[in-house]
Amino acid sequence: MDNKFNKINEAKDYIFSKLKEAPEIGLILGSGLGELADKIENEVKIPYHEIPHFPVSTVEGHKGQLVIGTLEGKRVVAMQGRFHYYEGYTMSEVTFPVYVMKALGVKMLFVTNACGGMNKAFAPGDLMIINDHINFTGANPLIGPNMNEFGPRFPDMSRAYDYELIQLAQKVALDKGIKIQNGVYVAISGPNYMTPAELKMLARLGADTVGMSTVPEVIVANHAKMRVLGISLITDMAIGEELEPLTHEQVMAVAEKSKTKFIELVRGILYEVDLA
Ligand code: R1P
Repeated sequence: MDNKFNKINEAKDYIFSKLKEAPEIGLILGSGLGELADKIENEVKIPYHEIPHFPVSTVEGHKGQLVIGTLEGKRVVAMQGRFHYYEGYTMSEVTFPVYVMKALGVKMLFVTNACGGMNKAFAPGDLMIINDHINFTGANPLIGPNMNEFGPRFPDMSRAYDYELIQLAQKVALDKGIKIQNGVYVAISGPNYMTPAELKMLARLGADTVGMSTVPEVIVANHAKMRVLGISLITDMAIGEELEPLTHEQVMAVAEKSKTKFIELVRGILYEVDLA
């Protein structure tokens, strides 16, 4: 495990060598939501392939670079493109950047995604604050020797999503007149979308949305004692009884249409968030 710790530090040192100031908040941008990183000012862009030990993005809608700079007065590091288990990476590789962010000094992580809505009260284009999650990927990024430098062997998950950040996100949405849902996100491995029978099962388990990301990153962020905010954009309805065929192009098209309010919400939260 020393080896992984060394790799994290090598990646961190490389990124630091390009920066004047350390970032405070990490942003992981979901499918079709990468445009938020284009709003970052005084930015330094680092393609993933330049960073020692970083994986590279292989999914459409995930550009594959870090954008580090200032947004709404906060020093941020954004992942314009994330890694997914179904791309063939191990869970350790999928979540490697989260530990690198922590090593850079990031205390707070905003994770975002495009997902399917299973709650019948939701509609495509809705934004949802993630209150809690279910790890249904069949894997866990913390399996293996524990990195004691970051956190304990058995991390607590009773408050995986920071309550104060949830409250702030709801307040900002209300102030800006942005409709917001709240709920549970279940992560599956993908890459195929779910069958009707699988969706009926996941809904019975208590999930409101379903996707193929986010949960591994949130587990690692909690291990490393980062405060987490999760925001989902519902791009399609994933209700077993009423399921329509779905393509990634449709997911991207809905993300494209809804990105303006997503960007407005995240910028509003960044503006108001207290880092103390
Ligand atoms: C499927 O359309 C892809 O979109 C979502 C799913 O997880 C999957 O990768 O991407 P993000 O979760 O990265 O937003």
